[in-house]
Amino acid sequence: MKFVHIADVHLDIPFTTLEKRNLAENRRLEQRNAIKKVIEYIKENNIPYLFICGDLYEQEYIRQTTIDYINRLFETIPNTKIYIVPGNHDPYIKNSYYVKFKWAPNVKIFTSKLEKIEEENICIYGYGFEDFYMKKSEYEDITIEDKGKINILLTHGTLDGSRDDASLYNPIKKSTLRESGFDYIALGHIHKNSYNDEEGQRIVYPGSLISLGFDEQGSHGMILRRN
Ligand SMILES: [Mn+2]
Repeated sequence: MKFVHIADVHLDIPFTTLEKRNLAENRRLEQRNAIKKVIEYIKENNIPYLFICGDLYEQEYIRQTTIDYINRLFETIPNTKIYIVPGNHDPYIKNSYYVKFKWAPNVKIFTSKLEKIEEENICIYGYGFEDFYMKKSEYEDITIEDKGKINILLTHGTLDGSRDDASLYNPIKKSTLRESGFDYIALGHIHKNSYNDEEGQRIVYPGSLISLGFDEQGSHGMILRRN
């Protein structure tokens, strides 16, 4: 099965360091361009699923024009199912675009209530932020019903966090995930990409789609699964 997994796009982030040199707006256009390239790849290669694992935009700064822009992109891939889990920068709150905007019909937005979507050969479980913090979630109680299918979990959170604030951002334990039986855990939140593969279970942070600061060196982009 094929899918594309991205996270932490942070559309319309202020880029305060660049603002002093009048370069912030350029970089915001590069953010738009990066997501456009992802959508074009999906369209050219008929990828059936796109997973966006939180922090798609900045709740405080996002502009209506940017939402219109990405929704128009989503409309260009009507055969691709787009699953979005809200993160701590784009929580599912009352005045958010997730709640008040009419998204393209191929877009599904998860809430903090764990939900399962059954497809032909895969099951997709997802939950996200409903506030700027999430100390607890239901992920420990998930039981996979159909092990014959590919089971995927989408969320935004902190895997085995060690920093003091880790417990505020949906703390998740690798050991609990291992018992859960998911095949692929699609995460967002950590801006550096990382890939963990143990006994066939993959836990993946794609990292931020493009670098969002001088502290985000190294490679950035999307994750593609082809088989
Ligand atoms: Mn983020």
